Amino acid sequence: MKKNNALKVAIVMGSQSDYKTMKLAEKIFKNIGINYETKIVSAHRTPKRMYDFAQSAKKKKFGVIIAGAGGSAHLPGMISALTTIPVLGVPIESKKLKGLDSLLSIAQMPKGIPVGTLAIGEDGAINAALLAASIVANSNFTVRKKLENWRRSQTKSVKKKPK
Ligand code: RP5
Repeated sequence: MKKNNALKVAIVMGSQSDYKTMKLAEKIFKNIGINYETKIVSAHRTPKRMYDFAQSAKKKKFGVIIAGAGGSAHLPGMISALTTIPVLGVPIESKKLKGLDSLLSIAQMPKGIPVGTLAIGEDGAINAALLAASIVANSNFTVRKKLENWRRSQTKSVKKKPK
């Protein structure tokens, strides 16, 4: 992989409390060998940080942005409104509504500004990373091969008989 030209992935989240979920995306990127940066960026608590992050994302060579948020989860949609880089939203499992609020806030974007929405919680964080890897793999042969290996070892890990 040509490290300097390779597209990176940004992982952002609304709060420190989201990190226990979002760090599973980091684990996938370490495994597949994708460069990433992780930040806390809150749409409502740090709106200027969010604006600056989204405005500078293209210059920083981010090819995909993964945004995790919980509750009234407007972070992925707000970032998508500020950039044309694909945004993948991870609905964080909230305490009161088990993440249904997060899911609907992220998935129900009105037409014009898309957010690719994954499942609630840990499955969503893992799949967001795998989907980001697929997007990066379109223009990066090394990542494509590593992603294919990851899929192969997942297949191998499924036992034929239950114990
Ligand atoms: C959202 O509010 C965050 O994404 C988080 O999921 C939720 C709760 O945040 P904390 O009160 O735990 O900081 O902005």
